[in-house]
Amino acid sequence: MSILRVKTTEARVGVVGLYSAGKTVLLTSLINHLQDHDPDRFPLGKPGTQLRRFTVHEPDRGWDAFNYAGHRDSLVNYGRWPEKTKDRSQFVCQFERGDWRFSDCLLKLYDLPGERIADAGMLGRDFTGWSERMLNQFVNDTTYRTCSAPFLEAMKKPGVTESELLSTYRLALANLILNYKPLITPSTFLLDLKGQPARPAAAEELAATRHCGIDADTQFCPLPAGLRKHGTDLFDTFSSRYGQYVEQVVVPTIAAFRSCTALVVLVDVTMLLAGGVGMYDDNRQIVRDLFDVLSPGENRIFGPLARGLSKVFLPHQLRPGWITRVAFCAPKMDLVHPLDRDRMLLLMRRMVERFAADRDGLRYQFFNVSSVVSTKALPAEPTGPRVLVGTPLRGPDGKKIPPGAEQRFTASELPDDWPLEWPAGRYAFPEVYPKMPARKDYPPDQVNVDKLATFVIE
Ligand SMILES: Nc1nc2c(ncn2[C@@H]2O[C@H](COP(=O)(O)OP(=O)(O)OP(=O)(O)O)[C@@H](O)[C@H]2O)c(=O)[nH]1
Ligand SMILES: [Mg+2]
Repeated sequence: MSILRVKTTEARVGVVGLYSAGKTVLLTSLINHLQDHDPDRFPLGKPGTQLRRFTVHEPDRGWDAFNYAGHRDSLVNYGRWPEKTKDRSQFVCQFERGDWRFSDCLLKLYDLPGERIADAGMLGRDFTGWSERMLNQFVNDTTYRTCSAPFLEAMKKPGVTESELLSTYRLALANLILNYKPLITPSTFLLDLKGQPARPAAAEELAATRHCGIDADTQFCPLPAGLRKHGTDLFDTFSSRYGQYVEQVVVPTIAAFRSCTALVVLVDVTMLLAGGVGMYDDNRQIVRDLFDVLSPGENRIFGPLARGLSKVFLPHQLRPGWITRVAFCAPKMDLVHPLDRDRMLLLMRRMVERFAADRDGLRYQFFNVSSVVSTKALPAEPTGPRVLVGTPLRGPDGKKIPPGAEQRFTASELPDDWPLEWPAGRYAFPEVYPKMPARKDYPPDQVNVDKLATFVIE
């Protein structure tokens, strides 16, 4: 640190969003642009701001390091997107910014597997509270009711056994996955603690091979009021397994995000349009749950004054932290035609703005972002087809294919507002291979990641 820079400002930025939303790619592109900074390609803060003395630090105790080198290597040297995230991780770096005269920046970035955010509703609820909430959803929502019919039947059966309940609950979760419903909890059913994701298979096979709990011996499922009797084997066992799950899986992954200073909430509008109204509903519910448990906004006890003072007087590790900024971010903008990109922003805004607007003292903004621009758009008439050019990642049968030549493909036109109902598959935004510059030390083309970074690194 230069002698003028008498303090360090710590920014802790957590990135949340459903699986495959683009969290890891966003972080990889951001880190690349900070490390190999070029003010013309990545304007941060005041115009012309230079970054200096970028250094990487070890993550905090108890955290795995975000595998930046590995993710960038797969993009640059193998032309592949980074692997899906298996566990939570952290990236810590420090740098000086030309527009901060007296302080340098210690930046901590947090990544997690998207599956885990479906468990957010467990935080602050005991087993009874969680059971009530889940069953409410299972009974009142048509898709849930249909998917979980055998489970709802089993619950009513006199003398139902633990294994009947668990196997029918697993079948319900499997059906939900196959109906593009991302609210799968316990999330270990989708991604277990060894990092094994559920593979595409028939519902019965998924139900037979996956677990709803930490492992095969600690499974649990919601119980109806009639079965929630203290002192009974079933209730006491499930209650204790639930507690263990929350402590071991949910608290370390989700509650850790509470001490962030800023949150990036990815809302993949392309995935929600492609996945149908059920996916939209679940994602909205998950964002609501996250806001409930992470409670972003100015802390009522300390308030903005104490926060300002603590920034000046306390060493950075002792400063209280809470989320005061939320960046809502619609990723993969390059999969949407330029004619529709304002609509992408508007759709995200219509979906989630209310959660942020209800919070006192929270600053929030909306961004549509391309972390790694991988398509080009051909000109189109306002009502004509949206043609993009890129290297297709999947063949006509939906299976992954090796990278070949660039091709033209059509992406869906975006609606002005979310329809009242739409099936999976009505909208399509074909995936492409990443386009990385041949020069190895050159960060990828991005759009608005710089603006997002300016907002969250304060
Ligand atoms: N075209 C395009 N595709 C992107 C971009 N960012 C992400 N993707 C696509 O989205 C996929 C998922 O991105 P990830 O960053 O791995 O998603 P994630 O949110 O980390 O997902 P989990 O690790 O499963 O939670 C990638 O494999 C790409 O296919 C982008 O900027 N442009
Ligand atoms: Mg990831």
